Amino acid sequence: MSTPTPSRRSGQQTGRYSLVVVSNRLPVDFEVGPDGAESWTTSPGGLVTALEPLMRASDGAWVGWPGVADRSFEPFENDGISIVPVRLSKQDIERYYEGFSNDTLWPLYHDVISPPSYHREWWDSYVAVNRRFAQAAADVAATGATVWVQDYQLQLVPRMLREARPDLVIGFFNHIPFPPYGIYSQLPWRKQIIDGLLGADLIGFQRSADASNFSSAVRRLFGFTTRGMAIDVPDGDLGRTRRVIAKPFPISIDAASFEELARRPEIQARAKQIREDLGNPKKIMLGVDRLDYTKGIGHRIKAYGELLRDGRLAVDDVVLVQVASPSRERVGAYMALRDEIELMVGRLNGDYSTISHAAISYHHHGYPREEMVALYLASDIMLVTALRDGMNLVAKEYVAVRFDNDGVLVLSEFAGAADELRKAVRINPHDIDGVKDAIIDAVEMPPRERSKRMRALRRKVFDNDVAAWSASFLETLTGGAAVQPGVPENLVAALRRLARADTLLVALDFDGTLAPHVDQPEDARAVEGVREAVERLLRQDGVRVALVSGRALVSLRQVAEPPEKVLLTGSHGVEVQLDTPGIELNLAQAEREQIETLSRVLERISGGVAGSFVERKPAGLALHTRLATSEEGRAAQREAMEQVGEILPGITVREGKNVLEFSVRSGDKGEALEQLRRHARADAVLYAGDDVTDEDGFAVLNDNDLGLKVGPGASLAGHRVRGPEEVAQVLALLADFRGIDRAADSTE
Ligand code: GDG
Repeated sequence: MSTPTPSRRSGQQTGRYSLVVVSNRLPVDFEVGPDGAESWTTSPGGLVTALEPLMRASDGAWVGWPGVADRSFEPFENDGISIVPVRLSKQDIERYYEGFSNDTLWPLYHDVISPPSYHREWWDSYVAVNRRFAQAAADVAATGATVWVQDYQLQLVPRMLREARPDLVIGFFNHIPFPPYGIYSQLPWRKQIIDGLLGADLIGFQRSADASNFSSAVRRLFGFTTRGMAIDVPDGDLGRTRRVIAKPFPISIDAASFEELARRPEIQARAKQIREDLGNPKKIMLGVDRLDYTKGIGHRIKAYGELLRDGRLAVDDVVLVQVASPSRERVGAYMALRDEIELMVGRLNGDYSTISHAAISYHHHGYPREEMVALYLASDIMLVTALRDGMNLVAKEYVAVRFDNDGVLVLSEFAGAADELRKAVRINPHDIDGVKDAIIDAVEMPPRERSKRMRALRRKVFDNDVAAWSASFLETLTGGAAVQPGVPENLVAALRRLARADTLLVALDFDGTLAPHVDQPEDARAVEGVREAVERLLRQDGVRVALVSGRALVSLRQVAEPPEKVLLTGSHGVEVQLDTPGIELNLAQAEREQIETLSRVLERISGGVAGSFVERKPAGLALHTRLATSEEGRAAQREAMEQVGEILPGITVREGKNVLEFSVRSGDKGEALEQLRRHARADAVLYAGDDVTDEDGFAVLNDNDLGLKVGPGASLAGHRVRGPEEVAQVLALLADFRGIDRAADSTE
């Protein structure tokens, strides 16, 4: 099952780049003109725009294929980014790219809209080419560098890279959907692909459904433990695990640059000209897609044709402009699709066009971006009817361009963009009658309604542009740099939203979150302002406050002195006190028995080593060796690892300095938080924490919840503040907002 990996040549020098992006295509294309002149042209996609400033600032390199077969190029500089070309032969392109990537993975990942082809020689080529990309990245990355691998063509690269360069921080982003297991499981190489991806530290997807499809494939195929966004992947012997995160990061566009183009007088003049050239119809509808079977172009044309047939639309009043840019023209399914679409277009125009008005204005070629923006501006209705689409950037581009707050977006619920762009007119493209009705709704929509919807859509697209996307991915992967003091604006806005929840759970870690870390654990105290804010929150209806700590509850109660109504969980979720007079231990009978077995093993080992001793913990035991000689201590630890690993293989081990802690419960704060959520019947949760163990808590948060990471370091939380003083301010703000909202509600 294991995939061949590039071996690290002995004495291999690491490269010098601290940020390396790896994608199938480079952001530059090699071109040979008709006169034989050779040149490099930049292809300014959203990804390049987003990453360019970061790459320049951090000395970045981009590894990829330059778009021409059988040519080798030396690395070179382009606009402050180092370009590292990877050579592909004609056969690589046929097998790895057109074959396995675009005729196996693409249709499979898009819910088998077209049947995937499975060929072993394509797979072999995919492995070989992935290895080449991994080797190129391994060669140029500096020690400890961050490597960000893009998309489905390179899913084996993360594992290959990790094996060649365990020092790297590795991220992967999948631009297309990840299918449900029932479909994914068709793939003969299903285990190898998942194993390849699990080499990454962070795997990004477009939608949360994609991330959970992936996690479920991991569970089904490997049986690894997953909770929320976290996957614990066994790493070496002795029960150690490595944490991999699978999380949605919906991609976006450089919205400001689209608006800037749209505001240019010459582009507005061009938009006007387009309308005139089309005969100034009442409504222009637009479709812009790569000519791909996932985009539902045929469904769109069918619905439109029926509206003309039924007389609900008249060819004198409307036109459909369809830009179908050429794509993957050497793949059989794409050739067939082109024939099918062009037959439909020809028939429809034959049936309905008049001498002065075409029903469909069809264009099978690409346009410069300026022309695309003019087309967006000229169109009253944008039709996005994808049958399955990772995101669909065209939908976001249309919205970004419409600074006039006009235009209607009709959007398939099967495009990732539908998760965010909720004010679009939503359609199920398979339901042709529904699509027809939606088109009529869009045609007839009053200007005020159009403007209201477009404003909301524009807020979404501008608040979450591609720079925010890449920053959030990289911050999750590497942890933010120094954190600024104060409460950031976007956190204030998120607190305002959170305060509106019917039932709210405010769950807080203690050490490092409410109280600064101190040398003696018993000296820890919450900072000023926390207690007052907590008491204000507790006085409000529908708010529960909880402490979620790794400490034993006895110790937590001593240092935190929590008011009576505060819910408590300690020892990483093993001890709880939820509206009960005393502490309850959350252990099953089998777990109690495991503790007894563990105790026998450890006591025996400790009995033979002077200076070692065993400490009982609520859910396990710790073997301390700090008073033993270092040699004997190490031997005792090794023996304990081996014996416990044999007798109780699934047990959790935490290694500290001169201490080994065994727990029968992988009991973690995620589990604790889920239990608290159920107990409090909370609609929304604020969870704040500073430590790696708090990541288990962040991993189980939903879209309505708010995760607050305290301090620097990689994190899954959506928000971050510097320290406990800021947490006190956050709690006070939440109490303020909740008070204001409730007061407003009661006077309504
Ligand atoms: C994949 C995923 C995901 C198209 N024709 C022309 C042209 N375009 C530009 C559009 C847009 C881009 O191409 C297409 O992006 P989409 O997102 O719509 O779709 P895919 O190509 O399938 O992209 C997709 C995306 O990756 C990003 O993660 O959203 O789901 O399938 O920017 O404007 N641009 C120009 N002329 C054309 O004729 N200049």
